Amino acid sequence: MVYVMSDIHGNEARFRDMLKQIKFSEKDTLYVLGDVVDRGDGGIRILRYIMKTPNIKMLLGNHELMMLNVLYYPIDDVDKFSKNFKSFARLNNWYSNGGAVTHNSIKHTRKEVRKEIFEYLDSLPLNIEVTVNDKNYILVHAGITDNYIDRLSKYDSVKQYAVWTRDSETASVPEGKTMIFGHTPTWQYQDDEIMKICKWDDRIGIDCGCVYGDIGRLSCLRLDDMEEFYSDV
Ligand SMILES: [Mn+2]
Repeated sequence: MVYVMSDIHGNEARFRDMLKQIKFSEKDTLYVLGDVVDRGDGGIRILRYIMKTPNIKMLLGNHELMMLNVLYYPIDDVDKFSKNFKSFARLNNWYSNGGAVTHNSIKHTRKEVRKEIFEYLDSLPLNIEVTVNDKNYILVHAGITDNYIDRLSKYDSVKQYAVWTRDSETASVPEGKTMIFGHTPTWQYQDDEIMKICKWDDRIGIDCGCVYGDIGRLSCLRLDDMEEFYSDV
C-alpha cells in the first residue's frame, strides 16, 4: 500500500499512532511531504526514524529549509556586517516559525549525526511523481517546480517557491495528474469544524493542522483506495 502524510511538525505521538493505525509494514511505502520539524519537540527523533526506514520517502518542507539555512548553508558574504545581518535574519525567521525547539533538540545530537541529518535534508527532492492504480500523482510540499517563473515570482529560487508558495489551490496542475500538497492547513479551503483532507478534481490538500494541537489532526491518505486516516491523540 502507498500512503502520504504531511506537516507532522514534531508531534511524535500522532506520528507513532498513525503508523499503528495504518499497520505500516515493510511492504508499504510512505511519502512524508515535508515539515517534520518545528513547533512540536519530536521533530529530530521523527526525522531520524524516517532516515533509517528505507520505505519512508520524504520531501523538503520550508521548515527543514529554514533549519538548513541557519545550521548548514553558509553565507557567502565578505562584509562582516552584512554577513551577521543575514545570519540574524535567517535565525529570526526560523525562530519566529517555531524553530527554537528543533534547534535545542539538534544541539543534543552528536556531531556526526547532525552531519548525517543535514546531508539527508540537503538531498531531499522538492517534488516526487508516483503512479498508483494507473493514477498519476505529483507530491509536493507547497508547489510544483515547473510552475516557478522567476521573473514574476516573489520567491528568489525554485526551491523557495516549491516549499513556501500559498498558491496550491490555484496553481496549474499538468493534465492527467493529481497534485497532493501539505503546507497550508485545509481549514483555509473548507468550512467544516473538524479539519479533514480536502479534495478537488486535480488536487488534494492533506495538512489537517497537526500543528494546532486539539483543533487539528495528523492525516494520512492511502492512495490505493483513497481511505483517510486521522490521529488526534
Ligand atoms: Mn510548510
